[in-house]
This record gives sequence, C-alpha cells and structure tokens, in this order.
Amino acid sequence: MSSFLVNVLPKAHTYARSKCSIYGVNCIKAYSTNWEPKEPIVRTKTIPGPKSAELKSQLSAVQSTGTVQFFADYEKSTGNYIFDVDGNALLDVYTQISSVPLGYNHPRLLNVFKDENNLKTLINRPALGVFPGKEWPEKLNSILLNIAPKGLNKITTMMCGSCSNENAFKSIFLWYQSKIRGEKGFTAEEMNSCMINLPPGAPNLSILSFKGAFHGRTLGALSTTHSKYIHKIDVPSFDWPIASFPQYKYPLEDNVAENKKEDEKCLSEVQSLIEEYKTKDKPVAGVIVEPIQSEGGDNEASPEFFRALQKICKTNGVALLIDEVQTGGGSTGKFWCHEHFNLEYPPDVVTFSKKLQLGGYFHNDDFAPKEPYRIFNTWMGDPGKVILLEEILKVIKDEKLMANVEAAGKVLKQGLLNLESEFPQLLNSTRGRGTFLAVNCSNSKVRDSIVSTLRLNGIQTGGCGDVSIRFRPALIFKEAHANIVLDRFRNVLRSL
Ligand code: PSZ
Repeated sequence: MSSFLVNVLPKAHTYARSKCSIYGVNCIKAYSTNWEPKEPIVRTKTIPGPKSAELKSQLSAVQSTGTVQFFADYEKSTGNYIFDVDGNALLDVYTQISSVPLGYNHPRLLNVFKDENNLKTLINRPALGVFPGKEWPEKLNSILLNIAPKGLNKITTMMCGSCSNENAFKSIFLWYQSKIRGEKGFTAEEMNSCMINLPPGAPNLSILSFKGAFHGRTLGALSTTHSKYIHKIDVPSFDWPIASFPQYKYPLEDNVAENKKEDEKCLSEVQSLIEEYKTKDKPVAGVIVEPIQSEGGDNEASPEFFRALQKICKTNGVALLIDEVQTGGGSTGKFWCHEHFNLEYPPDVVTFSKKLQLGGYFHNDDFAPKEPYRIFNTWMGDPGKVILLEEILKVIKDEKLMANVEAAGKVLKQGLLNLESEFPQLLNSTRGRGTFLAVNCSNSKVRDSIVSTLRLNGIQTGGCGDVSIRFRPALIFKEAHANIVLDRFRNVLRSL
C-alpha cells in the first residue's frame, strides 16, 4: 500500500515541512529526523530479490559473497529503513551489525561535509601519528575526551574494533613489562631476542578471555574470540587462558540464587586460570571482556560479576580491558554499557568502534607508552570520522536520543516478554538493556527461520549465538517502530 513512497524517497530529506504529514512523519522533527515510509515495503517474493541476485553474481566474480544478504540502495535508505535494489524497504533493527547511530542519511550528517573545512579534513587524510592537523588536539579534547568513560583521560585512536583490541593488548603488555622493568632501559638481550620472537624481549605474557567472546578476527584478537569455529579454524592461536562466562537462567528475578552460583563458578575459574598461567610461565597481563557478549549470543553478566572480576584483576596486578565495540554509543541506555555496573574503579582500558565511526581505546597515563613508535600505524584513526562523530553526539543531545532509547527499549522489551508468554514453545529468555535486546528461540532451526521470515515481512534482525535473535536498532528507533517490529514478529510466530 505504501509502495508509492519509494519513488519520492531519494530526495525526501530535502522536502519542505508541509509535505511530511502526508507520510505521517512528525512535522516538527522534519528537518532533523528523516522521512520514512510508514511501514516496511516488501515487493519481492524472496530477499535477495532478482536485482540483488544479479549483483551478487557480478560480485562473485571478484570476491567471495557467501555472507551477502542483499544489495542495499544507500541513496534511498532513510532513517530506520534500509532500502534494497529491488525496491524493498526493511525496518532495520540490525543496523550494519550495530554500527549506525542515527539511521540512514540523517539530514544533519548529510550537511557535515558541505562545510569546506570539514571537506578538506575528509580529503586530506593525515598520518595522524606524525602530521596531525592543527585542529586535532582540540577535536580529541572536545569530542572524544568529552565522551571518555569516567576516570580515563587518554585516548588512542585506531581504525576498527579488531585493531583497537589488538593495540590495546599491546598497551597492556607494555604496561605489564614496564612495571617489572621500572626505570631501567631495555637490555641488549631484550632488544636482540625480540627480533627473533623469543623471550625475554618477546615475553610469554597472556590475555585472559571468556568462552563465547568476540573481540575481532586479527591474529591476536582472534586468540580471544571464541564464538564460532568458522572464525578460527586453520588459524594458529596463542595458548592464552579462557574462562567460562556466566550462562544465566531467565527470568533473572526467578533464578537469583542459581545465577549467583554461576557468577561464583566463573569468577573462581578466572582466579584459578590466573594462578595456573603464572605457574606455566605465561602470566596473565590483562583480562578482556564484553559488557554483554554480543556475537556469542547476547550473554549478560551481573554488575556484581563485573565488580568482582575487577577486584580479581586488581588483586592479581592484571589490567581489565572492557570491549565496548558493540555496546558503546548509547543503545544500552547509557553511553557506555559498563556504566550500568557501578565499578569501584575505572576500567584500565575501554575499546570502541562501530557507532563511534572510528576505532580506538580510552585509558589512563599508565597505559600510554613512554617511548615513541611503540603503538603506531599509518592512519591512527581518521579525522573525517571524528567530524561525523562530533555531529552525531550533538544530534544525540539535541534530539534527546538517550531518553528515546530508554522509552523505545521499554516498549520493545515488554513486547518481547509478551510474545514469550504467548509463544512459550518458541521463545524464551528475553534480555538486554535499552534497545540492545535479544530473545532466544527453541532451537537454531527455528531461530534461522524466524530471522528469514521476519526479513520477508519487512524486518531486518540478526542472529547471534546458536539460538538468539538480537535487536540493534539505531538510536532514532522510536516506540512506533517497536510496535511495527512486535506486530510483524507476532504474525511470523503465528505462521510457524
Ligand atoms: O563476523 C564478524 O567479523 C563480526 S560480526 C560482528 C562483529 C564482527 N563485531 C565486531 C566486534 C565486536 O562486536 C566486539 C565486541 N569487539 C570487537 C569487534 C571487532 O570489530 P571490527 O569488526 O570492527 O574489527
């Protein structure tokens, strides 16, 4: 019924206010919030449709395309809706694997590079470590340090999530060795042995991670990733310790004692592994943990678990790295998910990427290497992305998007809980914070079938872990969108 919208949407964000009401979009926000179709549009019997299939075969000639779901039309995509090349408009609650803060083609982001200074920042990309632009210190201070997790006053910018974790590990190893070395310089033996990958220059240190974790696919990060074998098979890995992550029973309020026991079991495993790896002469320098394990199945752990984990780290002289690559940026209802935990001390290192546009990590002075060129690469981030981030943060504030996340998240979560009680044989274990939500299905087959049927009903979600469906809408996702998702979800569940 709303397919006529497709033809006018490409230019919609430039339309005058008066036309907004035709499509039921709130007029007052017409200039800052995008036009959207009133509801999803599905025109093809299959997604990918015929045009996507044709593009896929073209792409297959030069790249592997086993992961491609469909080809998007980013000119037409708008707000919470991703358009594909076959004229489908899907309500996107997956957002490029949780990476789109303000939806598609937000008018204020479209404007950013109309400013000539910004445009020049975009096209003259510096090697930031050596030739930063004159505005760089101010930009870091006013934009990135402005959102720094409490207690962390240093920022190292990077490219993506994996390379942020990778370099954060290095910072942790450097910190660990500097505690041992004290004021002394490097020895000749250290300088020589590191060149042939041997101790003492290349020491046998380790990073402890958790079963089910995802921290990236580069070689070091991959040793801490344990979500799916296909990410790891055939690739050599470090022998680093892997502890169990809590697996809770839901609803949480009915399983308090059991879940507490689960916390204790996992924490005692962390402590034992730290001791074991010390004996093995591969001491643990750092622990890396996601505030909510995302790729691994949206596994949550309690604030008490994280506080106790931090205590174990402090007692053992181990750094705590919180990986906020997927959780950072506001969708959990706080800008950083670990703010929900009331940690006694700031974490030592917090990595980010995705919604923040560039990657990087926050830390304190102890984790900044004293010697130059120890943490370094060509780009060291991207000022063009920082300019986008600046505008994104302003929009979050101006449009009160954190309050929006809270309100929309409440509706979506309650709706999922309702569906769970309507279809107990199909759904269970609704969980999450803000709009960062997930629900489990009775098995993998049911999950996969729900995700693909939802897509054919105009809702783009994503799977995670073996049986979970995750919701990762943009921060502009509103209660009305939540109701569309829930209605269509109900129809899909009825049809199974
Ligand atoms: O299959 C993949 O490679 C995927 S699917 C989702 C991700 C990666 N997420 C990236 C991610 C993450 O969720 C966490 C918690 N930490 C690190 C990463 C790695 O970030 P990128 O992909 O930017 O290297």
